[in-house]
Amino acid sequence: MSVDAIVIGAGFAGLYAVHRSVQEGLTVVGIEAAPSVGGTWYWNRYPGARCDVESVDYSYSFDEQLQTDWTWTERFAAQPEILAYLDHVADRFDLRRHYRFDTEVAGARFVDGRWVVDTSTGDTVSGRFLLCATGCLSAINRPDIPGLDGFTGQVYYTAAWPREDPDLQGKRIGVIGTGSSGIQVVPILAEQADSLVVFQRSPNYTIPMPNYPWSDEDLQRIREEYPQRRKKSAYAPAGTPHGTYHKKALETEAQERAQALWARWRDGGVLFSKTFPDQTSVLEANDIAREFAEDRVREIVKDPAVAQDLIPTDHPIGTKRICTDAGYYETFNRDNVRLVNLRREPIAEVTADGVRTSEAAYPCDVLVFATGFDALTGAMTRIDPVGPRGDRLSEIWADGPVTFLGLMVPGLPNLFSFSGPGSPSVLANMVLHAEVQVDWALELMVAARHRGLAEVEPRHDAASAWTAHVGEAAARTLFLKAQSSWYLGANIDGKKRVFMPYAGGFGNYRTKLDDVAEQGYSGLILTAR
Ligand code: N01
Repeated sequence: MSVDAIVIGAGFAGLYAVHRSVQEGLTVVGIEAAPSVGGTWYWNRYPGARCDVESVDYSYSFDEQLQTDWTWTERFAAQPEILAYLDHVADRFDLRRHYRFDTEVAGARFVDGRWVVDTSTGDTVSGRFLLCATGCLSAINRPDIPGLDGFTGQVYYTAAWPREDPDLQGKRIGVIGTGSSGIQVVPILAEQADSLVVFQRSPNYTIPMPNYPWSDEDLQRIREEYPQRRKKSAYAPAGTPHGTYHKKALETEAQERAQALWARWRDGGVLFSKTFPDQTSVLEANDIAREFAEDRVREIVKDPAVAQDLIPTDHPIGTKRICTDAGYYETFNRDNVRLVNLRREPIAEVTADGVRTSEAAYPCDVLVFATGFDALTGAMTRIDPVGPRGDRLSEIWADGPVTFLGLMVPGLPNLFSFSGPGSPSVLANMVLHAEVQVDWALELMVAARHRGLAEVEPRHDAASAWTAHVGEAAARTLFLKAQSSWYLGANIDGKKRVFMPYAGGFGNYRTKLDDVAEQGYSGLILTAR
């Protein structure tokens, strides 16, 4: 099969890329490993999965009527509702017919001006452009723990949770991993389990997420304010309409500071990590917010030793992805829940009937791995596209990802990678981010058609300059103080430690994309047919 555009993935970015391609009159085929659409929200269907960006912002803005017709029921949407939304979008815009589901990409190479993509079904598809909407948190990290194969109980991964929810009532459950996924699933499993052991290698900061159903008045107000809300988000630092407190922490009196922190704490969620404008760049300012959050943990958790174990000691607050929860800390006050600090007693092995650490054996019927992802680069390096001169992505990125604008890679013409390294990605509202990146790619593809261009590829110097800029932007923040973060690839053995997302702000990033397009795509080699 031969088309203009091949889109890998049917999540937010992939669906929109297919839709935009069709709108531009291009022939398109989508390839998706899952049996249906949804991407992240198809796979991560573990109990408690919920988005930490407000539903009315974490939704497409490209179609006014879609926005008007769809009604979000809660402030923070749960996974089933987001999946239902993406199903609705796929049906509404008739996108499914372009997809091959249950199909994995086995490899991709650029031959004679076209991307040739091999698939797990044995078919090959060729396209002028390859649009990789492969997700930034999709390549699952499955730790290789000795003995795991011999475990006789059930094993689940939060990132590949079964479609039929397993019955875990009355089971002895062990959860490994305490990032956003582990922190969301733990309170729910604790209610079902006979006993729950939480195996924690690194604690994370988590902020309660006060969720509530939108009332009719809320929805009416949101509808009226939508244009304004979207406008505010369009060039905002994180792609949402929310900002920081109007004064820096270090220029605010203690009492006023506490009031601002309480207000953010009660409002809940990720925004706490940006309460003050200087919080992510000045350690002293960060300390103020960090100490406030740590005091809350000590207030909630009754056993002071457990509280202490739950408080991170290795990074300023918000420099690893801050988590959001519904009753996580309270869970450790339950009689059936136990926290095991793997820094003190590392896992020695998984046995037939549980987990054995250096200190004790913990019998389990069920093990739940919430152990994260080979983030940002993993989905792409597992495909490992090969360019016309034999350049392989895994080699180009061996010392850290090199990109032009977090969208293109030197040596790989006509390839776009969405939501990946070198773009704000995980630091921004992913839906708006996907729209902006896909629009940019499609506009370039259309320009290529009009100008009779066969290939568009970033210059090496332009990609090096952008990659250096990504590093400089990170260096101006406190992010690099969190050396154990997946933002730096630290969770994956052997992965080069480089801060991967662009920390210069979504608005600045978008302005840069606009500028490059307006300047006739400076930084790209444009090869005529
Ligand atoms: O993954 P993680 P996640 N033995 O990498 C531990 C988004 N998200 O799926 O930190 C023992 O954060 C690991 O320990 P350590 C969000 O962007 C959003 O939870 O490496 N433990 C860590 O505790 C988020 O940041 C939402 O020491 C092992 C955990 O597993 C991102 O996805 C919800 C281990 C992995 O945490 C990823 O979150 C969910 C081992 N061998 C996810 N290997 C919302 O919107 C790893 N760990 C709310």
